[in-house]
Amino acid sequence: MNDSQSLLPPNRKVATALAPLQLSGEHHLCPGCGHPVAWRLLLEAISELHLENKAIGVVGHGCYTNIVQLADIDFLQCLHGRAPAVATGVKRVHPDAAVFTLQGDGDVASEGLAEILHTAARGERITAIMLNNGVFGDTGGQMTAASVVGQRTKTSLDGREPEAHGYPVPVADLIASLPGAAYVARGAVHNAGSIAKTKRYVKKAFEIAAQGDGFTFVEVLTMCPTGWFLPTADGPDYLEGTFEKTFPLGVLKGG
Ligand SMILES: Cc1ncc(C[n+]2csc(CCOP(=O)(O)OP(=O)(O)O)c2C)c(N)n1
Ligand code: SF4
Ligand SMILES: [Mg+2]
Repeated sequence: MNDSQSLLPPNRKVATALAPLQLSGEHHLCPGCGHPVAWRLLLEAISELHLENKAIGVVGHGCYTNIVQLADIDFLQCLHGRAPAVATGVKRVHPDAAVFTLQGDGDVASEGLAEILHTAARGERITAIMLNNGVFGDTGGQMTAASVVGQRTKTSLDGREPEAHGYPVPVADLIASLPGAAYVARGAVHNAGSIAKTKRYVKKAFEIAAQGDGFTFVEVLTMCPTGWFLPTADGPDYLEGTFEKTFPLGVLKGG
């Protein structure tokens, strides 16, 4: 029995149990938000790989950043979009650490595209994770470079139109094209099968980075029913019917 299981009172549902390395189940994210599911699989992956004493996370700014208060892992928070650059420094100073970044699509695709592409091109042996919900969730649901065509956001109320707003940037595909990238995958958290696969992708990314083979990247499609103007329960279907069409799931490189 591990620590999280021992915290369970009798007859409590498994879904309410804390993940390994999770200090609290309290957070301010909206009902139906996909980020906490991604946090959970990340913490499970780190625990199953026994990296809890080697993991150092670097985060930017967004709804996902709340993980730093809930997880028993060392984190640094840095300027919006700059996590891959900061993680580069951390990894070079601590070459044996399992250095990872956790960023949103606004952080990566809109504000920090140069940082992640250069970090991948340099082949830095870190694991970068992007939680892609297609909006700047934390600031109210504005369009990002990863919003999909037709998506309603606070700044594209009639839906994203290519003529006015351009097309979404497929960050994972760009990274996969770079020789410095050793492993690239795209998962999602809208159903049990996708969650299980995404955890495998994250574990693989940590393993390949530890082998020293190069930069590793996992994009995770997550639900933001608030930013998508949807009832909470409709998030998973919208992700599958809309996001997954633009950003197909699977391993793009390596593994
Ligand atoms: C340089 C800078 N620009 C803008 C902001 C405002 N800001 C804080 S969080 C955020 C949204 C982040 O969106 P995303 O990375 O997609 O994460 P999400 O909230 O969707 O999880 C923005 C724009 C900031 N903190 N710093
Ligand atoms: S605004 Fe979106 S990303 Fe932020 S907590 Fe709410 S559902 Fe999650
Ligand atoms: Mg976002």
